[in-house]
Amino acid sequence: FEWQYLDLMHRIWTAGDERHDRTGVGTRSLFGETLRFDLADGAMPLITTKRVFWKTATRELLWFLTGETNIRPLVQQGVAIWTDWPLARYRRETAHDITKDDFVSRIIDDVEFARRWGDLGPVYGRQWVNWPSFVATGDGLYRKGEGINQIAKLVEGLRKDPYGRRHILEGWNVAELDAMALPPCHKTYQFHVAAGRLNSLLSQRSCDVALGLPFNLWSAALLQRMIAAQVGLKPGIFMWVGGDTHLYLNHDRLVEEQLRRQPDGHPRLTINSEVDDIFAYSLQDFTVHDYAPQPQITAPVAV
Ligand code: THF
Repeated sequence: FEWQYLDLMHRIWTAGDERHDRTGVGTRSLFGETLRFDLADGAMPLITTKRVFWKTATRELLWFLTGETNIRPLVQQGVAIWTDWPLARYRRETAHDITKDDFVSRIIDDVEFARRWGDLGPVYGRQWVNWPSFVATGDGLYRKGEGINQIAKLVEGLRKDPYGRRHILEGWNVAELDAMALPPCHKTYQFHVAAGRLNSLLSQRSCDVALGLPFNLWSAALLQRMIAAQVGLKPGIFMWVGGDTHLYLNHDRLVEEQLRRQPDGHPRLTINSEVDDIFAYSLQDFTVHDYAPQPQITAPVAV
């Protein structure tokens, strides 16, 4: 599997279309790429040619499942991957030249500050478990209904109608895109049951192959494993489809170093089988075996 990732990286770097992007950094990009991975026997798409912080990615996924959109619970756990967007907004709107460390300290120490500056808007967590709904009142008006828990519905739907073709988790809430710090990148998940196995297809509109994709692959496969466990199925194929699939030009050192390396080993994941609620998982319920990655390669994230 990992050769697919490295091959994708290589093809983007050597043949990608070079363009200016929203962040101003510049990328090379290919459109419409796919990756395919079989999750049988505990296998996970966890990259070994650099260290991937799977616990960080897992904390992020569990944070999505709580419905939270404020970075405070993440930074309290030492997770910094979403801090740059609120930080940039704070600097822009207040013209204060605060350091990242000071910003993080204030988010942790000051609830009011966190409430004012730590929220990303109605991003994944909100849409996944509390998609706002509106109910027709019959006189041409709508009143606000209860939020829709897509995750709970997904699990219920897979239990009741495994062969359904509507097992969808959607992040792309068109009406709320403007209120989000970033519109969802991993935007649509579809699940499918065949031969006692749960397959999934993730459609990602935009993909930072060097920094984001290793996280995205891990998280999507983990979500698939958690759902499979909850509905009594074995995990099957995980398929990934990328729209604008790119490498940032300032990730050159990472790309060149990683392409010199060779995948090594087959990491596996075991999940505590006693958890009987998709919302009740915690980090301790996940154990990774046989993961001996090569050293981390750092690179700056484009904001
Ligand atoms: N924006 C961009 N430009 N790239 C992304 O990958 C990305 N995301 C999320 C939202 N916007 C994005 C944020 N997720 C890292 C990893 C995931 C992120 C953001 C940043 C990162 O810097 N990883 C480093 C350090 C990890 C750590 O701090 O522990 C790494 O080496 O992996 C993709 O969904």
